[in-house]
Amino acid sequence: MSDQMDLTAGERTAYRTCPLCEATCGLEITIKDGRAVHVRGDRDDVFSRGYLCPKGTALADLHHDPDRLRRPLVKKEGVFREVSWDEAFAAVQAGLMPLIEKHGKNAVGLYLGNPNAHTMAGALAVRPFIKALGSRNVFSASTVDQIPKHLASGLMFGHPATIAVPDLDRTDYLLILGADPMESNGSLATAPDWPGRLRALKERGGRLVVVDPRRTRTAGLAHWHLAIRPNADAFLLMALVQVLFAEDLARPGRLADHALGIDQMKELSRPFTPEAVEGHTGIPADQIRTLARELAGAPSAAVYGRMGLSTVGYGGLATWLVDVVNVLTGNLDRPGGAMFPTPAHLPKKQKPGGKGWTFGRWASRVGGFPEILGELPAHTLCDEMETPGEGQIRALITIASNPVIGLPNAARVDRALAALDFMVSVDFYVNASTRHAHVILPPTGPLSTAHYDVNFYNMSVRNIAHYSPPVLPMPDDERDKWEIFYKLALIFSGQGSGADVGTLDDFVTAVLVGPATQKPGSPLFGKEAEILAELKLWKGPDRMLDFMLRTGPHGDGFGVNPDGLTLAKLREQPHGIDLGPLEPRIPGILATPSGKIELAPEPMVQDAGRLKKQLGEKVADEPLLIGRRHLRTNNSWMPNIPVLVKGPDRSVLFVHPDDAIRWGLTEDGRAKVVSRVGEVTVPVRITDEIRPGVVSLPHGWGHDLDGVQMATAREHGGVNVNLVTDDERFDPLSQNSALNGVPVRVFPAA
Ligand SMILES: Nc1nc2c(c(=O)[nH]1)N[C@H]1C(S)=C(S)[C@@H](COP(=O)(O)OP(=O)(O)OC[C@H]3O[C@@H](n4cnc5c(=O)[nH]c(N)nc54)[C@H](O)[C@@H]3O)O[C@H]1N2
Ligand SMILES: Nc1nc2c(c(=O)[nH]1)N[C@H]1C(S)=C(S)[C@@H](COP(=O)(O)OP(=O)(O)OC[C@H]3O[C@@H](n4cnc5c(=O)[nH]c(N)nc54)[C@H](O)[C@@H]3O)O[C@H]1N2
Ligand code: SF4
Ligand SMILES: [Mo]
Repeated sequence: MSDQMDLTAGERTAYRTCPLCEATCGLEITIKDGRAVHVRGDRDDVFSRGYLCPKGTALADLHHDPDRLRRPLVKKEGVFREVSWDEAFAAVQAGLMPLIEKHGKNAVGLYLGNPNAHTMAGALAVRPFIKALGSRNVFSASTVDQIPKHLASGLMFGHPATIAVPDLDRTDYLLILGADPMESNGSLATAPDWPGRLRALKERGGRLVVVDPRRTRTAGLAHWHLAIRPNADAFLLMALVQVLFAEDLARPGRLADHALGIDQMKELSRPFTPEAVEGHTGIPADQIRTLARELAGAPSAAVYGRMGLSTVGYGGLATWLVDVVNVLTGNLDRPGGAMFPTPAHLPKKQKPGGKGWTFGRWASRVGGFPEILGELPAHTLCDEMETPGEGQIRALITIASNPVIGLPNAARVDRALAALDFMVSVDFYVNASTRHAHVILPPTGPLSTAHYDVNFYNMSVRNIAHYSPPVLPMPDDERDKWEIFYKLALIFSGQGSGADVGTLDDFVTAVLVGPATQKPGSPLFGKEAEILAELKLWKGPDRMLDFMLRTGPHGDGFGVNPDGLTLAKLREQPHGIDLGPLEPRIPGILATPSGKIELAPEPMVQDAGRLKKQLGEKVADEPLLIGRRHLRTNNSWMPNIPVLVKGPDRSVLFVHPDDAIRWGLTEDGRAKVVSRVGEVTVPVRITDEIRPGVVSLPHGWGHDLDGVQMATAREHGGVNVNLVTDDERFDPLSQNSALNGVPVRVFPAA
């Protein structure tokens, strides 16, 4: 840390990237007497240039939050007590190993939450633990979020992490569907300062079009807002494809040589004329035609879709069609279009072709739902916990997650967690979910751990590398997340809670390095011992990252390219390194067996049959519930920070004025929202920013439950929207939960 210390006047300044969302802003943090006293945007950060949102400044409040757990908790007679780490790990072993011995490995389930993906340990050090656990009952927030994108990318490009992102800073035309980056700061498209970047797009003469049932702040910035009916984007995108072919506007350009299935798309889209989809989308046919023509005519254009596309009943189709349109307009993999990043820590694939990617290698026990990325869909987690028989989940480990607030049919999740034989949570709050745990293992606070955005630099609109060492030293009696994961790995591999984490770290490193040094012809050939010795400088995820950076496209190759990148060199750049704009990667990046883009993968073609069937059906006119995000939230877990919850209540229902009259609702009144699974009563806000027939309620609220130990969050409890979202509503193609477009009934509440 000495490279960042400024000891003048007893204060020092430290720099780090904010880990809270995908935007990766650089923070400048003032440290006084061991406390972070001030946070501002780092003006010298190569990517964010001083931008930050209110959550960035709250990172210090989070670190110093008195409710944030510092020591492990074990529940005795229903009450949590602080214990030593040895005692806590022994309790995990005593609670889980007998269940595994008696009922087998699948008896312990795992649920990984969103912040896990935002930590180095979560990205790099969780594997050994999952492997040792050996359970098929692995679930994550991916199936209430972005699994459709992995599915589409895996099938089209051959790898589920080969994700095309809009070339935000160079595009002439940006079509955003179902994303609200003015509030979310962007997702699956890492870019700090979306507000500034969108304004820059307009200033350079570019056009911004937003498709969203609500006139969000992002839509408010757009030249054109199309207020679509929920879950109708697959119809709209199919119609765009239809128009591109019908009007001879499909111009894949050089991609024609690298794509299979172009003619098949022409056939598939044929019935989806703008007129045929008009009723489903609520968008007039002539506007759909105009949109297709604009996209085809723009010098460069990028189509980008997010939550509103993926968390609906046609999430898989809609997400896939985004890149189909990018290909057909010739915009995939060209500057200003949708491009693939080249992160510094991943090898740069040079030749097209590979093994491809599959899913459905096994199925869930109760519902027979397919595995995707080694995970089962979250919509069936309760089925697996509640249904007796061999393979039933009797104990659950949650990591950085709050399923009682984040998953559909939350009341059922709450009951199922309460009924478990044992529950272990790796988390630093006693929240709505972890209150059911028998053991809570809190990782050290966010300022005491190192950071590098392993996942997000692979979805970044520029190629960036930024490593942040811990800002504050980790107290001796705290544990970094990777140490917790490795301890759990040791327990589940039978070595016991007393075994040494360092030995496992060496083993994991050897497994990583070994194969790379055994390929004849590789510059690393025969250098295993030498490389392992050099890596001894670091521990845990740092060590893996050093190896990845050094063998990556800019790396020093352990001496092959002496001026190249190493972790030691990256650490010397507290504001990060800018490795330039995105560059074309096709064909080298394609890993499908054909070595081509598979424009019309079989599972998509099949599911398009479902869409076609609905094309001829009548459009139901029941109210549909959608979600919403706010700049000052982060899913369920930042409402304990006073500056983030001050101001008017945000857990309120948005209702269109016409609907308010129809349903008898008033501005200061309350509404009862009822669905198949439950009901909530919420304050009403009447606003014409929402489409008629659609109501919106944000997620992440509902903290006022017995046992929750988050004082501020309890005061600002709010209503848990997932008490009405339905676990039986999901996309059968991608298995993603349909959190948006939930049919509800709305009544005035007494
Ligand atoms: N402030 C803040 N930032 C966050 C988060 C947060 O909770 N708060 N969460 C983070 C996470 S985990 C994620 S995944 C990202 C999500 O990032 P985004 O996807 O950008 O965020 P959302 O606000 O969910 O945007 C979804 C939009 O889709 C619209 N929508 C709903 N249904 C439909 C539909 O059927 N069709 C169309 N076209 N639109 C629809 C909604 O009105 C909403 O505006 O945000 C991340 N950033
Ligand atoms: N209705 C509806 N439901 C939704 C959504 C929606 O739009 N609408 N969005 C969905 C989406 S996109 C997502 S990603 C999920 C998010 O839902 P979850 O994945 O459950 O995540 P959070 O609610 O953010 O809860 C995160 C937990 O992680 C803990 N935590 C934070 N940092 C760390 C860390 O470094 N280590 C550990 N071990 N713990 C940490 C926090 O204390 C908190 O308890 O919600 C989903 N649910
Ligand atoms: S935009 Fe995201 S990364 Fe940037 S300060 Fe806010 S929460 Fe942190
Ligand atoms: Mo998410």
